[in-house]
Amino acid sequence: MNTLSFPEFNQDCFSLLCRNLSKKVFEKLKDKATGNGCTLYQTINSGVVNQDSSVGVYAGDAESYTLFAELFDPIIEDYHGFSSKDKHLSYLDPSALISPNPDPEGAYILSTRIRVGRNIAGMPLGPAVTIEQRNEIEGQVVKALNSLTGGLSGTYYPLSGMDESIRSRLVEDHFLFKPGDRFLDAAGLNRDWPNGRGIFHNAEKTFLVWVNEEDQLRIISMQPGGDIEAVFTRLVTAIMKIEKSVPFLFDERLGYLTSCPTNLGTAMRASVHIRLPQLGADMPVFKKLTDLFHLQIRGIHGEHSESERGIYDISNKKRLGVTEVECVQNLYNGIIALINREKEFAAASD
Ligand code: ADP
Ligand code: CIR
Repeated sequence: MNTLSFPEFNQDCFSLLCRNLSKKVFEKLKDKATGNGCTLYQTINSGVVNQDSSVGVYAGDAESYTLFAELFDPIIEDYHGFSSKDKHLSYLDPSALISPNPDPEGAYILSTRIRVGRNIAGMPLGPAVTIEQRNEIEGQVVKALNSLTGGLSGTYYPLSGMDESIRSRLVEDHFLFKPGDRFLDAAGLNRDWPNGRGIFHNAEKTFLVWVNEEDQLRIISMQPGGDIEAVFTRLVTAIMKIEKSVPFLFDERLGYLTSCPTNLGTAMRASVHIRLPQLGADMPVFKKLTDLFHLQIRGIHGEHSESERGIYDISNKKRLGVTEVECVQNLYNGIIALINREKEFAAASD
């Protein structure tokens, strides 16, 4: 891409980047750079190269969100419904959640997973870290993780040198990130791969931390079944403990800062893998219900993947301008509605 000319977008490009980058804003921002050298070119490259992006931008550092605010703010408002005058509030208290297992018999929910993204205060975000900074982050995070005790204690497995059969099995079993994501590639997030990347997990693989993927930390709690409260409680305990030794990048207005603007605020995605074959066969009804509860439908191998055997990944779409408790509570309320509708469909087809 020519750094000085306005990017060309295909007719069928509907990304938030293409909808929100006007020629006027482009001209105003195109020669600016943050203290870490992040430019507009770097910020928008993923969406220019990948015209099927849904969003298309990644921030290289905290300053990018203010220096390029004329691009980021409308994108953030579009995705989260969060205006430039709003202020994010965090509320990480599992006791505030009302979520008895919505599927105690295990007829629908296969597993529950809640993750948050975190980055380190004072460091650039992934698209702009140097190899030395990435290694330093890995060292700092692993030191903090190795000091965890009880159910959170575990082992760090660096990606460099990991046995290929173990790596692919971890991906297949939904525990580890995939390599070579083209959206992250174009954002500069895969530089020096696999250096500095890895996964920490406890023996049961119910508590996991991805290091230096899209964000510097992805803190994950997951387990089979629908006990959302147990998953949230374990996650919050882990976040609080890690935060004692790793200072997280936090902004008064935008909450926890992440490289992708869809993850700002809570940086939380709470999801279930759920079997909904009848609803899956009637997408308009399925979509209407998920939209009502601000939920997103993904395939069972994560973003940009397909559903298999009527199983879907259902999660909160909005992460900024809602508290963590609200994210999880909305998911819970949505799941109840989805299960009820699935039961109605099944009864009608009997
Ligand atoms: P992220 O959740 O970190 O934004 P992805 O959508 O790529 O990223 O998902 C990462 C992995 O987590 C994928 O393998 C996906 O199948 C898995 N996953 C997500 N939700 C669940 C769940 N509820 N149960 C089991 N695995 C899940
Ligand atoms: C896109 O625009 O489609 C990709 N950059 C992904 C956007 C949201 N997902 C994410 O951050 N994992």
